[in-house]
Amino acid sequence: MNNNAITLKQKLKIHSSLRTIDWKNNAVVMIDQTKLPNRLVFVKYKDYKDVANAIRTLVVRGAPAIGVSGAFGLALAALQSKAKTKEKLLADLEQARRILFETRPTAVNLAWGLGKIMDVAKKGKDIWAIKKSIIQTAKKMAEDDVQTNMKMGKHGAKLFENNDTIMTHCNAGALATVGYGTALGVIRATKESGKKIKVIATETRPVMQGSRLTAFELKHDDIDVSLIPDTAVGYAMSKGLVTKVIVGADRILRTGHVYNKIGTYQIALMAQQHKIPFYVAAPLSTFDLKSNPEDVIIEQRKASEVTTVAGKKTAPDDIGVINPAFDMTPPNLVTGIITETGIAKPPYPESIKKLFKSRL
Ligand code: RUB
Repeated sequence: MNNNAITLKQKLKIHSSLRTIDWKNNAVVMIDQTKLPNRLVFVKYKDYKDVANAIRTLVVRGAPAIGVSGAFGLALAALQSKAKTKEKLLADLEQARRILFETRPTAVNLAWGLGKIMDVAKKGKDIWAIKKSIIQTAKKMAEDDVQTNMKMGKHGAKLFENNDTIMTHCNAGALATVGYGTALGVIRATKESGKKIKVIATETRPVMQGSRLTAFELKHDDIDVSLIPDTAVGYAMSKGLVTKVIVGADRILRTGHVYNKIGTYQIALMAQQHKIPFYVAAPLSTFDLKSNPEDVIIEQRKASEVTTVAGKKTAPDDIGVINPAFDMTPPNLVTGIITETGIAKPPYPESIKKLFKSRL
């Protein structure tokens, strides 16, 4: 996989034109997020199985980013296929879809991205038309993602005031999307609207998306960011250091149940205790209007993420480990959900329905 890694030796800077994921010369190019913040490395894939592996190993992560990665993975699968008939091409694509889908179970955007491409493929009249329309659709999905985030930013910025200190968890930034970000997109838009704001980022153990990615992104955007250990959330809130919270989401149900990075639930509970508004920013592609809470699979990750720090053992051998990647925050703890079509407020079953209607 790393044979085709291109290391940029220039200054470590995420320029606004830089994309987390891109399609170039019939290949997928991604930032390898496992190398940040120390090195900015791009990886290039021509095989959809490498894209599946990149999603599984968090080279690319964040709900919208893996949705678009899945779509580009299918575009590669279409190019790789030697099928001579439409039926055989669809069978090859279905096999690739399954392999890509099985990489991570919680973020619904992956199923959304794959489903959209499969629909386009089924409508194509011959193999050439199918291959062309798959690539076009995947590229459009990447383009739309950035536009969607900017719209979300505009809506969300209205909820934040001058001198707010905003707590965020995990990374819901440009790196979790194709560009601009969801929760960090709202933070960027608030700053762009002229308001002075500060951010408190949790480090987000065990994979450190907060310290490695969020702090990195915000620093490079000249946004005032302070990093705290996950265990200091209660301290920061009880000392009056936080005025609002905003996080992203991997899946939101029609009832307003929010699935996001492990630790989100306890932040929301603590925010309620301290009467701090708790907002979620996510595109409509993150909503799952069909499932109930008992249907959602929470991804369990490997024990070594918890028993080691930077490759060094920090726990005894042969102990039990519980390492869920996500948790569920119930709707009664959520002040508002910011999307590209507007902001949903409780009661969520009605307001979420309205958001989807307003899209039509
Ligand atoms: C990512 C995570 C992020 C959401 C944000 O987890 O939980 O908060 O994906 O998504 P992981 P969005 O790093 O394990 O993929 O950008 O839609 O807000």
